[in-house]
Amino acid sequence: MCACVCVCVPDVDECAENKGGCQDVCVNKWGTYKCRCEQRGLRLAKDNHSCEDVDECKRYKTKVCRHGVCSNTDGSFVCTCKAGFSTATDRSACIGNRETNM
Ligand SMILES: [Ca+2]
Repeated sequence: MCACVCVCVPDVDECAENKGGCQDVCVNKWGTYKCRCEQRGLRLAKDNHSCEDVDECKRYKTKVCRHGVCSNTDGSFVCTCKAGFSTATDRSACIGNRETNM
């Protein structure tokens, strides 16, 4: 709300209608708007409106699923570990079951 007498161009809230075409979150800005993808594992696609999956296996390469095989999934990723190993809680590596105290 504008309490002053201003010579301003009124802002259009593009988000008011259909979230501005954004798949997830629309953020209204002065004279423009931006889409955001707040769901974990998703990022804003090149069209600046839709959300696409992050390929964590490619993005984090050696930082995830060490000693195992990383498989990208929609919105997340999974590690496949050898027998006797299980995925660490943060999925950074496959760890021997002895180390998990189980
Ligand atoms: Ca993913």
